[in-house]
Amino acid sequence: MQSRDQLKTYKGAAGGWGALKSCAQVLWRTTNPVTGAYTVSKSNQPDGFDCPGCAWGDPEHGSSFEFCENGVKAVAWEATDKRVTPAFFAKHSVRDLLRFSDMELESAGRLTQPMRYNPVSGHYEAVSWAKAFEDIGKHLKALDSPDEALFYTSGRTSNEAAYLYQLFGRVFGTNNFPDCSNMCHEASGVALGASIGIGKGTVRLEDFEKAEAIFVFGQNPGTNHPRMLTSLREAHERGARIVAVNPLKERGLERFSDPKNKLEMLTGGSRPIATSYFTPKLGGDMAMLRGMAKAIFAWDAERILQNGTIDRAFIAEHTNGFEDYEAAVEQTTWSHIEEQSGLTKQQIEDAALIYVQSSATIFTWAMGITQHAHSVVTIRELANLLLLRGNIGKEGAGACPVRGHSNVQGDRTVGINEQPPSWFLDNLEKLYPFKAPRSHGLNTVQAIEAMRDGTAKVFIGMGGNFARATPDTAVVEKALRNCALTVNIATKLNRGHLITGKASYILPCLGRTEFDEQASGRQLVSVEDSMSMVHGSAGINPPASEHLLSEPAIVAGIAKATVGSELVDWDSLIANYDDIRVLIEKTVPGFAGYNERVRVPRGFYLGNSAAQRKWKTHSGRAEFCAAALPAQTVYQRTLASKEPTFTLQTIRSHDQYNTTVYAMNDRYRGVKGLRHVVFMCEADMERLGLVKGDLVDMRTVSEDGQERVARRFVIAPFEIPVGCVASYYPETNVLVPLYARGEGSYTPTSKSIPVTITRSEPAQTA
Ligand SMILES: Nc1nc2c(c(=O)[nH]1)N[C@H]1C(S)=C(S)[C@@H](COP(=O)(O)OP(=O)(O)OC[C@H]3O[C@@H](n4cnc5c(=O)[nH]c(N)nc54)[C@H](O)[C@@H]3O)O[C@H]1N2
Ligand SMILES: Nc1nc2c(c(=O)[nH]1)N[C@H]1C(S)=C(S)[C@@H](COP(=O)(O)OP(=O)(O)OC[C@H]3O[C@@H](n4cnc5c(=O)[nH]c(N)nc54)[C@H](O)[C@@H]3O)O[C@H]1N2
Ligand SMILES: [Mo]
Repeated sequence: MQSRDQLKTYKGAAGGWGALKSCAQVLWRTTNPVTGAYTVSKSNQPDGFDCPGCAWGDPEHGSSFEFCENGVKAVAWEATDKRVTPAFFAKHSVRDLLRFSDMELESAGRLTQPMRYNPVSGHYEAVSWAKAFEDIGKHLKALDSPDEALFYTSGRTSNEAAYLYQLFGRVFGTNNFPDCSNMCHEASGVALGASIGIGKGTVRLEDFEKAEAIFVFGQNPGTNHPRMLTSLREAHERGARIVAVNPLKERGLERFSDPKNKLEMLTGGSRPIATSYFTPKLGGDMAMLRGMAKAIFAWDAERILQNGTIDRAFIAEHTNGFEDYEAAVEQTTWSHIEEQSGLTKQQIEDAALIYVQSSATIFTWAMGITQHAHSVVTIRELANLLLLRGNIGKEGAGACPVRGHSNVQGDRTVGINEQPPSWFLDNLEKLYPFKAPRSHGLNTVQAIEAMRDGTAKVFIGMGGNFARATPDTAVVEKALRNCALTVNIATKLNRGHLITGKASYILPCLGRTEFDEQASGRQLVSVEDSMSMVHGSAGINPPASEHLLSEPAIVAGIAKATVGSELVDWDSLIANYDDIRVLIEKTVPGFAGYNERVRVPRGFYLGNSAAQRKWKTHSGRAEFCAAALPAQTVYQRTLASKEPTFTLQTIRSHDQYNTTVYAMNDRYRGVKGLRHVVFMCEADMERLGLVKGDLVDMRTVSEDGQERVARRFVIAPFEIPVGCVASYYPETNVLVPLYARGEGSYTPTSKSIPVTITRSEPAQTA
């Protein structure tokens, strides 16, 4: 079978020559290599733009361009020379375009003009900005209630655009701000807020230089946060212990060679990063962490530990609920821990030993932790373990949820929040004489339900790809089509734009790499990274088309046409973004002197209360959480079922950025030219009588009687625990039920979907 040759084990290290080759291919295909290379050299530089790749922090010292393969791809993708013009839409009807793949749609190039869907011709047609704004305003004003409108945000949007967007929505009268964060790190925000009084990470980049141990939970930095590997490698070289916790053996965590290091590249060398690699079952992390705590308490009782290993002074001074937590750990049995984690007591003790031997430990985590039913309590257990040894508010230690989109954290900071705190709304009301809406708005999952049920009628998307990124694809598509109006503000065409409401607009905007000229001259925008650093970003390329508007200008245009300019002078805010930053400064603590500080190279630190051991919880102390382990995880349920059932996790390949597919390869996992792949261990393949390259269908074990099926996926053998399988997102979103969501977070449980796997019927040949 041909596809068997497309599946090979990757023998190289992460990074290195493979990375350079892969970048060169994307640069060559998407852009003029000379401007492309220049553009790339200006990313994350003091005088350049923020890389639209990930939200990892920038080093404060050292000004040379930090090489990052996937950052290069993200930049080149935006700086492409290709254009999607009105002629393109005249040639292809929406129905035609629906047959394009995700990759083909975005490869068509940058959007150039505002477009309106014509339901009669079935084509998008060019429209003026004035007409588009007027019509969108009319739709919004015609709603029975402002709560019938939804304002979605994806995390690339700058602080300035996001602030204006929320101001408009709230003046209009709703808190309906679903965002990508609802599908991403929501559980981290909820859990950390409850545990330490702030929903953000407590570490700064410098802490990675001082940590004695770094635990990386449920994250694939080699692909998704490549610049993090530099920090991990440096830490490893000075003797810090790096512990990976991941059911998949991810190449980027095992070995890494640095493309900036010429000697290593010449010798083909690579050094191991992870000193220990633990492979729990999907959803087994809370059990592993509970086991680590249990081991530590037992050693303490037997006086095996040095005095102070459990930091009782810190616990007494700063925390609440320790006794209840200790009792909860006591009550959790080792058999429950071993069964749920899929790790042995011995392995968990090994991890605990590394933890107690380190006097400064960082825990990092990403989607492998946040996209489960019990993610909130799992992250609270991560916090429990950190608190146990006083590892918060200490140099070289702390919690580090590694964010996804480059400004997803900043968007939340400046008000993209369906549950805004009351102080935030109070501050808005001090700026303008209006009554801000106080009832909570809808998150992403609730927004889909509202469109499905007809209680939401207008969808506006500030970036993103709502139809593809969200669960239960068929339901979402129907929900969007139910709307009276859908509007997408975007740089590139994607499938979400083709799932139209009765009326539909695509509004093309400037990207990060482009300069933004307004009445007062060139503008600067700003973003916040995972380490709470806020810095400026100014594009360097001319706009992809003369018709593009900036995201803030588009928001202002819609706002003016909807709520008028009596309360807020939208035009003057657009004339100079400094004026937007003055409003942010007056609304959100930490931004004093915003306009000066954002112009300092590398920006400024927003501060973090927990890192200063100030606990903004209801008790004023850091809170231990005494939650019990889930009785059963999805994995345990599937294991117990009679029919062979598997727990599926949906992940990113090396050549994609969320729903943006750059190429069909996944180098570190040995996949070439394919995306319909399912990774399975040899033992399970044998159990099902399958061999590499066989085609299978996956079916969700649904609780609502609906059939959810993904057909014709190629079996690829992989080092993954028995009963666990993995496949790529977004193709597998057809399998994620809308009802499957995290407790307390509403995040779709994209990392644990129960599925059956059967051989595909032979293809019908004509
Ligand atoms: N190049 C590139 N960069 C990106 C993105 C991209 O698509 N492409 N996306 C951005 C965004 S929005 C985000 S949120 C981040 C995502 O960054 P990641 O979270 O690294 O992304 P995923 O591919 O979802 O990988 C999840 C990892 O968690 C592991 N995992 C799954 N389930 C479990 C579990 O139960 N326990 C443990 N311990 N591990 C588990 C998987 O094996 C996998 O290694 O990356 C950001 N950066
Ligand atoms: N099954 C499954 N589903 C998942 C996940 C998973 O792991 N598994 N991960 C979830 C996560 S972590 C996230 S963050 C979401 C991502 O969800 P989204 O953020 O909605 O999706 P993206 O694919 O990042 O959006 C890509 C689109 O953004 C537009 N775009 C790019 N740059 C800009 C810009 O500068 N301005 C504007 N206005 N538009 C721009 C382009 O049109 C591009 O097509 O998906 C979630 N869905
Ligand atoms: Mo994300």
